Amino acid sequence: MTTATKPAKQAGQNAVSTLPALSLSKKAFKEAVVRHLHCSLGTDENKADNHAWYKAISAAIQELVLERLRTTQKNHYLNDTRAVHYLSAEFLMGRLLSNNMHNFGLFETADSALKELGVTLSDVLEEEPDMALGNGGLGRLAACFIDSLATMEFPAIGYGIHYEHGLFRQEIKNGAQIERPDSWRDYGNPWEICRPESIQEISLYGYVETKYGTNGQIQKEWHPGAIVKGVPWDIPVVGYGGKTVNVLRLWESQSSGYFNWDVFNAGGYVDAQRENVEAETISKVLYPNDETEAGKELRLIQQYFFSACSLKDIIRRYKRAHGDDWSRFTDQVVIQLNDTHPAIAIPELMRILVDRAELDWDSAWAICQKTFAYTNHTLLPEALEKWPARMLEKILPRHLEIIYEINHRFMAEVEKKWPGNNAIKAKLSIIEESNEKMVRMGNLSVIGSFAVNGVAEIHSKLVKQDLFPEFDQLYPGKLTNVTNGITPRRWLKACNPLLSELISKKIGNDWPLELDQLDKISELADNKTFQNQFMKVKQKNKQALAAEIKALTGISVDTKAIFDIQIKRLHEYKRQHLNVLHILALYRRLLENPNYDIHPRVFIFGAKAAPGYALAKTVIFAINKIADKINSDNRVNHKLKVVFMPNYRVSQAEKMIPAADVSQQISTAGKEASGTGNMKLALNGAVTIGTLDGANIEIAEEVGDENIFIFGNTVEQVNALHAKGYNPYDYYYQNKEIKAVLDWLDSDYFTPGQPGALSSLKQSMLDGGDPYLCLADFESYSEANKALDLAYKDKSRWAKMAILNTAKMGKFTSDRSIRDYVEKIWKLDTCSVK
Ligand code: 26Q
Repeated sequence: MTTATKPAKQAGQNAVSTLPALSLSKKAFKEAVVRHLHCSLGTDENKADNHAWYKAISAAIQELVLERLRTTQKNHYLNDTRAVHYLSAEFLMGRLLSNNMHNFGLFETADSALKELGVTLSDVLEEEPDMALGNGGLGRLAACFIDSLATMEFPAIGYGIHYEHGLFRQEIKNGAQIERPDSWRDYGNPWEICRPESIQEISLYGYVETKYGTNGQIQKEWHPGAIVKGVPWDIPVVGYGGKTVNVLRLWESQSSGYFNWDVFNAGGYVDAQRENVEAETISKVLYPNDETEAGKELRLIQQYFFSACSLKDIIRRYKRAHGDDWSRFTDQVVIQLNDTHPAIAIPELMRILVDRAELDWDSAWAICQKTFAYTNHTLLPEALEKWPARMLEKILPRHLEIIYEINHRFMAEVEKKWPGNNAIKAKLSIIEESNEKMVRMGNLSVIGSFAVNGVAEIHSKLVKQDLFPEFDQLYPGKLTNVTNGITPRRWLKACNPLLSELISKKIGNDWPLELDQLDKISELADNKTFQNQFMKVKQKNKQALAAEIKALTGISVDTKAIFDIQIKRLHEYKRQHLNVLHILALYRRLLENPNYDIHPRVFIFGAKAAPGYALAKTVIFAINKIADKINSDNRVNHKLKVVFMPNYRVSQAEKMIPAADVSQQISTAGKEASGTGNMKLALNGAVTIGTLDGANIEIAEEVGDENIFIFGNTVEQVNALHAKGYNPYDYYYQNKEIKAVLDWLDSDYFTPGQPGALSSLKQSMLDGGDPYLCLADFESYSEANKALDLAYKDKSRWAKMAILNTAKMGKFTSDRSIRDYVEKIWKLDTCSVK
């Protein structure tokens, strides 16, 4: 059987048609919850606080989840299905209770049952800590993808790390970010199930022995210096409709009883004890960097740890069905690498096949190249993973040998294609021959995979053109695009119940599964009654967010003002500081001319900065200090407010996105691979102000130029500016407003008693070279903001724009992304659970 070439089923064939899938009466639900209050929590209805209710309700839902998990797994096993294995160092799951209730069609039942018990569901939901096992876009994408895979009933398993501490909790003290540990499991997690029966052991350190077999052939044996236990925790992933429940399997590291025997035998007893402690640190904490390569040893160990545990798990399951016959492995298994973080799985599979299963190199390599596919999420050079060869040699000595062998054979291929061309060889080599030899994980991933994809059309084009042009020539067709998507279940149905209800009233209930149906509300975009209904929902959501803002920051905001939102990780390329420059410009204009005519506007930010990223932290500080000043300046604060929401995370996003009028997507063209917040905001009726970057381009294509505010230099213009020698001082001296707002940052106007506290921000845009072209795009951004302001003043025009943004987001459901992966790359069949 060659599943690898079978066409996937057509769109819609795998859609779950009706809800609710599970009929649990209100009475039965109440009974289950109360039973858990008594029997699992040891409390009762009179004593229980919201946390106890949250635990009891979760336990009641988990009973249904586990029932469906069992049937799904049995079904997959009996059908011996081909499955995708999604390897990702991050899964940003957020909260699960509301999600699981929605997906089982039980949310309304639960809401009304709890009312009868005197409990407010929305308060109970606030008790759940976010599962923040990721940094940002890449991690949340993985979470949306496993939601879609379960919803569309594809056999799939997510593999990742069971971090004890997820992304840090952000506090703001005197305007500055403070990092506090996140402890998502402090009071137990009701969803996870420990599976000690599936523990794996993996090796680290040590040395490689070369032996000669009976026929004189070379054999390699790795004598590890340490062994670590991987304990799997399973999080059930409930598809919409509740039929298929897949699994997210997260590995926790534990010391294995017999650790570091080689060191021990050599008399290194104390060292052996030290390594014992270190085994447990592997899964302790998520690295809080995104878009920078830290190069830390523990990070590499984390990557190998979860990749190796996952591969062993995959092979164990394959062998249970097929024994030692490797001939069907690539029919049954496809492994998707979420960026290069799990790329070490490629030499690991080679090691297993060559050293353990004793396959010859060519057969093993053929299997590898049919097993792996790789998604690239960035073009930023500082984010491309490279590991010192010396570090790999110490931690994974056999893997380094295998990487050299892969590279040696690959260089022969390159020589055949471009004879004598050493420049191309140096560029494509897995090994970078710099001062310190480095292993390029991107090159390894391209060479070891059968498919490589970028995450938006423009990004994939740039991956081909700029990042891997020679690979594209060498392997025509391997590089492709799959545009990102988001799950409309979480990012509209669950987070915006008022809008969901309005939409369902007009077009029925199928849109969460067939998001293209939203286009039907386009016909109502000019309808005044519908415009009023749509904007009334927005107004209510703004009131709810205003209350949240007041509670978290003490700032009062006018809900008639434009809610202008920029939420994403803090990074120079995302240009929160361009937004800041524009806010300062508005402030100045208002001070100079109190009649300066703008509609009142609240600029709302949410962002975490990597703890070691000084400039990013300065931007957060600047936003807070500027907010203090503007919000208390009675000359302007009826027209202008600035809010920084602390501790931005998935559950916070779910409150902010439904209330947004404006979505800020202002990265320097060519830098944001896709963006997914842009899709979430537009889906909820926010109008984008953005550059021609990432998925903004595809959003603009869908909504039409009249329904989005595009500004700034294009990728080509950005390249031309750099080529001719970009000098930010040209803009500083030519544009009075730019000069004035930058000079303002040098004063102590925003930081009384601390002159110069914001100077580094100014300097980054002048002597620092303004690498992300804030000054070059400022004027165009300012003009786009004026156009936006004008549009908002025309209520009906704005309502139409907002409606059309929601209506035209069908393309960006993660179901479509998954369908693309299935058809282009994974070649899976659905497996319906009856
Ligand atoms: C690497 C090495 C060491 C430590 C950390 C890392 C690391 C961790 C996370 C590097 C990168 C990330 C995350 C990257 C990320 O989130 N990229 C975003 O992916 C989204 C989904 O495709 C895109 O929409 C965004 O455009 C992209 O920035």
